[in-house]
Amino acid sequence: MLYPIRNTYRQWVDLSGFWMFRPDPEDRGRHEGWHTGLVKARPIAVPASWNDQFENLRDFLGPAWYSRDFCIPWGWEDSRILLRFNSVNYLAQVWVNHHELGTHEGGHLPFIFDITDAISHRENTLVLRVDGQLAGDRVPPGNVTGSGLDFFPSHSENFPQTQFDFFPYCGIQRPVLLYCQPKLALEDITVIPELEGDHAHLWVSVGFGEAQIRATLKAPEAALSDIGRGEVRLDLQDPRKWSPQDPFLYDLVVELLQADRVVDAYTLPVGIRTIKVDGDLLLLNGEPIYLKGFGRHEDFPVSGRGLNIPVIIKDCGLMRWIGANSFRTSHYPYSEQMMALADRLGFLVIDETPAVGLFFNADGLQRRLELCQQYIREMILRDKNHPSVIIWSVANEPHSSRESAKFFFRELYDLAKSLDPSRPVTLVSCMGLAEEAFEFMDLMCLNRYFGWYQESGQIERGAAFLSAELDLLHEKYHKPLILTEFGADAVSGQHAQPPEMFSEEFQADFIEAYIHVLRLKSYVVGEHIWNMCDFKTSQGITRMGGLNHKGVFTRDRRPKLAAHRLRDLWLKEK
Ligand code: GCB
Repeated sequence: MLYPIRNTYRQWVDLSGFWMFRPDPEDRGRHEGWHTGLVKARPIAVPASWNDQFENLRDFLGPAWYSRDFCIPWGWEDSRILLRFNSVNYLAQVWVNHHELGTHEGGHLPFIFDITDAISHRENTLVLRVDGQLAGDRVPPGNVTGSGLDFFPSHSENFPQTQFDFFPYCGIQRPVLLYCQPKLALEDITVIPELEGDHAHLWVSVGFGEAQIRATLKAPEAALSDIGRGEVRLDLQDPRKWSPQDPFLYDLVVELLQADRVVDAYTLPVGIRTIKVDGDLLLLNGEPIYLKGFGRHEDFPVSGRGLNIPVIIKDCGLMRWIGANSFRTSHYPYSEQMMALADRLGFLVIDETPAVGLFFNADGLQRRLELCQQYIREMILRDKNHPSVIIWSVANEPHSSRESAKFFFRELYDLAKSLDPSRPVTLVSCMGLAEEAFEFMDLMCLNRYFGWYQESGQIERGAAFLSAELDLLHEKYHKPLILTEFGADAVSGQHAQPPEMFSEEFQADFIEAYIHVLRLKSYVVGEHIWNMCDFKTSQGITRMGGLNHKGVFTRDRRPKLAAHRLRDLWLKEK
C-alpha cells in the first residue's frame, strides 16, 4: 500500500480541518437518513478523537456522524480519484453524495475507497458514521461479561469497561486524504534488501508480473537503474547501510512503463539493512543489537489519540535525549508519520497489531481470529517497506493459557511469516512459562511487574523473581528475549526516602534494579520501559485521575526522576 505523494502523475489534498459532527446515542441516524446531510451538527476538529473535544462526550463511544464538503481540484478529470482514511476508530461506514462506499472495521489502519464514479466535479459531500462501542466480538474487546473476565477481574469494574489499559478514544484520528493517480497505476511496491559481504541486493516488486517497471536507486555516487517485468533486482557495491547510528535513506524511484512510455512513478525512501534472529542474538546487518526504549501510546490531552505532529516530534527528541534506540507500537500500529520519522531518525520499531486483551474461553473466537488476521495483513501491507520496523508483534498479553490459544497464535504467526519472511515475528506475553506460543515464535517478548502488582513494594525480591523466571524461560525455549514491559507508577512530584510505591524514587529504583538483572543475561536482547509517558485510561481504583502513571515522563512530557536515571544509564553505554 502506497502513501499518497505529489508528482507529475499523482496529487493529494488533505481534508483535515473543521468537519461537522453529531452524536447519535439513540442510533437514529441510519433510519432517519443522516447520510444525506447532518442537521443540528456542530464543528469538530479532524484529525482528533472526539472524546476530549466536548465537555459532555468523554465517555461516549458512539455511534456519531461526521460530514464535510469537498471539491475535486482542476486537472484531475482523467485520473482515478480515491479517498484514504488513515485511521478511524472503530467501525466506519462511509457515503459520498448519498452513495454508500462501504465499511471498515478496526481503528489504527488505513482504508481506501475509489470514488471516481461517485463524485461530481463540483461540490461533493462526504459523510461517515463512526461506532466506537466496546464489545466482546470486537478487537480489542470490551464490555466483556461472564467467563471472558476470569483472567483480569480488576478491569471488570473499570468505566468504560475495556479489556485493555488505555482509554478507548474514538473518531477520525488521523488525516483523511483525497488523492488521484493514473487509471493504470502502481498500486503497491515491495522492497526487500539482502546483504552479501560488501554487496547489497535490492529486490523491488510491484505485485503484478506483466507490468513493465523501471527501478532507479538514487545513490550519492551514481544512480543505479534496471528494467523488469513485475520485479527488478538492483545490485550495489559497498552500500551505505541503515542503522540507528546512520539512518541513511536512499530514494528509490519506481516507474510504470507502457510501450516504453512512463505512465506512473512513485518515489520511496529506502533503507538497506537486514534483521535476523541467530541463536540467542538479534542481528542488525549481521551485528548484535540491544534494544533500549519504551512501550508508548498515542495519547495527549484534548487531541486524545489523534495525530499530533508537534507531539511526535517532541517524543522523538525526548527518546534521543534519554538515549533510547527503539520503541514498540503498543498496542496498535502508530501513524504513518511516526513510522516515517523512525526511518529518518533511526529508531528500531517493534510493530504491533491492535490485538490486545484477547480471551479464549467464550464465544466469538473465530470472528476474533479473522479480525486479527485482517489487522496483520493491513499492518504488513502498510509498513513492510520501513527499515525501522524490525519485528512484527501479533498481539499483546492475550489471556492465552487455554488450549485454543496455541492454535490461534500458530495461525497468526504463519500468516505474518508468509506475508513477510524477512522479519522476525513475536508475541508479547505476560504468561511466562505457561506461554506455549513461545514454542514457535522467533523470539520471546515478556511483560513483567514483580515488585509492583505482585511482591508489591519489594524491589529486590521482585528483581530476584524476574531473574529466576528469565533463566527458566531461556532453558525451556532457547530463544532471545526482550523484556517489553516493566515499570512502576510514579505520581509526578511524589517523593519518599526510603522509596515507597508511587514515589519518583521508587519508580527510578525499580527500573534500575530490573536493568541490572537484564544486563546479566546474555540471551536478553532488549529492555523497553513501560511507559514513556503517563497516559489516559478508563476509570478504576488503580488509575488515579484516569491515568496510568508508569510514564518516565508526565503526560505533558516533563521528565520524572526515572527519566534522568535512565539517561545516566543509557547514554553512558553502547
Ligand atoms: C500491561 C499491559 C499494559 C498496561 C500495563 C500496566 O501488562 O500490557 O497495557 O498498561 O500492564 O501498567 O498495568
